[in-house]
Amino acid sequence: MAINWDEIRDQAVKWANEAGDVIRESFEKELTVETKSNADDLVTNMDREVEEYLINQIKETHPEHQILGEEGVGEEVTSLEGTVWIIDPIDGTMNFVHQQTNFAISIGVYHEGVGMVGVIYNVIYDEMFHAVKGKGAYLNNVKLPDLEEVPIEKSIIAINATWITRNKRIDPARLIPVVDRCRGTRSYGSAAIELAFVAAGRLDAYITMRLSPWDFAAGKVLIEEVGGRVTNLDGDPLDMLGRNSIFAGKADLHQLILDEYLSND
Ligand code: 2AM
Ligand code: CA
Repeated sequence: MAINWDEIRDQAVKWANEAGDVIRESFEKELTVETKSNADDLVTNMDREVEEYLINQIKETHPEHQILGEEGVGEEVTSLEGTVWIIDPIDGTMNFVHQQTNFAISIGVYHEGVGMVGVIYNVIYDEMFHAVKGKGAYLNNVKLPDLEEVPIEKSIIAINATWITRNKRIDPARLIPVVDRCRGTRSYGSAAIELAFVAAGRLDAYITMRLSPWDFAAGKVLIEEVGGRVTNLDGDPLDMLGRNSIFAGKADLHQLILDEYLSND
């Protein structure tokens, strides 16, 4: 039987809303903050609690689906066969801890490796970005228009200052001319929000060096629904089971930056 993706979208939106309530209520309680891979890689009791909440909802409704979540509450996922939910309970944990804003819940649903549903909930702003493949992207109940091209000189590009200074992943000399030429740069500290903002035309592109599938799975679906592109920095398709550099943007701007600044030939 064909899967009803609209229904899956409705479920993802509902659970993201409910998870948002859980997070908002948590502001009254004490938060436990721990570090993961390094001193700046934060995780809280809420990251785990919200992931568990989402996984329980998904499992109860779709016991046959796989779930790939950042905090590893679910089982290990090693293939994209069948239907896979790729979820980040709190994207932008550092913002959550330090600012209590600018974090999001990200839910992508992939089928045989193809992004079918993308939901990003910008919790504090109560902005629900959602899309079903082939049916357009929405912000709350308003359809997002197809992205309008912009010359690089008038573009706003999301990029973290990390990548414009000495770092392990990219020679900053490659990105400095892009920063020089565009109109302005922004950094929100949540990849999901940055991708949702590209889909909404608030940002013209987003460049970052190392994200995991739960950071970009939903955003990729949203952006492709409005005619944008999401690849790695070489312009290649993303590996949905591993870490990737990410370059998202309006199609022509994406091509221009690839050709003039990122391609090695
Ligand atoms: P997270 O908050 O879910 O970990 C911060 O610039 C963005 O990069 C966030 O979306 C953050 O997601 C993501 N990110 C991915 N890997 C990270 C890491 N090792 N440390 C900090 N942020 C990371
Ligand atoms: Ca997270």
